[in-house]
Amino acid sequence: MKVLLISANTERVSMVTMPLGLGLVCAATRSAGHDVRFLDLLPEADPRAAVRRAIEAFAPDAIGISVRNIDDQSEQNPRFLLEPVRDVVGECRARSTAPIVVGGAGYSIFPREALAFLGADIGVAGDGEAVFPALLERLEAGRSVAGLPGVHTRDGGPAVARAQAPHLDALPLWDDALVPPTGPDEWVPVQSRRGCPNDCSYCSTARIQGRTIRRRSPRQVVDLIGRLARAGIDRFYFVDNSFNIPERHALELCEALAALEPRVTWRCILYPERVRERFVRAMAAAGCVEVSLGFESGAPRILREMNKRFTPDDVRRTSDLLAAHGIRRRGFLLLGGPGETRASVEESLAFAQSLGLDDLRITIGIRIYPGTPLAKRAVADGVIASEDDLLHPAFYLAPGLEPWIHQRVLAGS
Ligand code: B12
Repeated sequence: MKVLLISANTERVSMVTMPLGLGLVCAATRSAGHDVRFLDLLPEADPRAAVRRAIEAFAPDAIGISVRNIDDQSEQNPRFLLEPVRDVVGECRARSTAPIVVGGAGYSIFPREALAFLGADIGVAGDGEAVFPALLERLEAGRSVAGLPGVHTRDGGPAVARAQAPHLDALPLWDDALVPPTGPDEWVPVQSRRGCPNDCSYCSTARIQGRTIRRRSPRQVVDLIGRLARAGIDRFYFVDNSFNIPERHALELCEALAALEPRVTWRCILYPERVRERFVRAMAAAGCVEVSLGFESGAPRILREMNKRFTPDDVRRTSDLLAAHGIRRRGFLLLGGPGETRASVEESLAFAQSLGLDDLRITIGIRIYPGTPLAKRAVADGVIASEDDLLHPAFYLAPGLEPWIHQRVLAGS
């Protein structure tokens, strides 16, 4: 089949990201024998015109669209990012009769609602590498796609809620359609794990990747990084949910990275629980230059509300170790969740200040995702109605904090 894959993300907020997930779907689709074209809309000045040109030139039999972001998670000035994606779907529809399939991280949180909103034909929640080619095979044979893992159609949901490969080694690692960016703050994504067992009360990741950690052998990951490094790419971003979970896997990665020639630098996200000196030393030796520490609060009570398994002391210890080994620390506070008061906000701000971080990002109000303990709490507190599907962003902001909290955070930054 002729398959057109479109990465619909045009966001540059926080960092320019590459469509790694769609690239992996692309590699799997090629391996299954299809003729694939890849269109990344990020560099396109006129995305709809780019879609039009691609369809006219290629006349695809099927179209796959990747949906990364639903919104920008900003309570003060939320931007709903599915509207431009709906335009892309509309453009495909106007130019082609090919079935339109959507998937991606953002999509997977809201499989039914986003499918309806976008007006696509089929959606895939979860990993795309195995299901998308299986789905194409059925479409080619004129068979129903119903029943494939994670597959939603406009008539109904899936037999299996999410497509999830048990181990990542059999899946592709990369595709040459991915064009590494070259700007000064652009970091090529690599992934060595999927899934997150942490159960933070507000997080949507379990809906996207599940709670079970699924690994790729460190050897495979470092071979890829080595190949890209020899092609001149020396900055990488581990998009694993928590680089240090499990620690053993991360240590193996670090050891292999430390031995790599040419050397590379990288960033990652750490969960500040039980981070040991030996581990941080291994990260630094392996080329880690920056860590994102999403500790979110400096108030023990609020950390417990968020179901975090660490204390402010753990965060401080981790932060000090990173600083001692020359690794930049980017901290994150997420203020205004259940139980937050002026006093706990002050406690968090003072705590973050005392860490002497290289960078601190503060978010006010927590984006409510379906199926989370936060969503239940928001219904109980009358913040949202129980039937709210939450596709359009809704936020939890504890009563009594507004407007004070905005001025307070502004004054402190
Ligand atoms: C790492 C990460 C980041 C890093 C990115 C670093 C980098 N260099 O790429 C940083 C910290 C910079 C970041 C920033 C942001 N992020 Co972010 N990020 C993630 C994270 C943890 C992993 C994403 C990733 O790379 N996955 C790896 C690839 C391989 O997987 P994938 O893309 O999901 O693709 C697979 C499937 O989805 C599927 N698939 C993908 N496309 C398609 C297409 C088809 C047709 C099919 C069938 C299947 C399919 O198959 C793929 C392979 O299995 C996710 C959470 C998560 N666990 O998914 C959040 C996540 C994607 N981010 C999110 C958000 C909101 C943002 C920001 C807007 C936050 C902000 N305000 O700054 C920015 C936007 C950045 C941008 N310019 O787009 C949200 C999106 C949901 C939403 N509310 O919109 C997520 C889901 C987290 C959350 N809160 O729930 N992010």
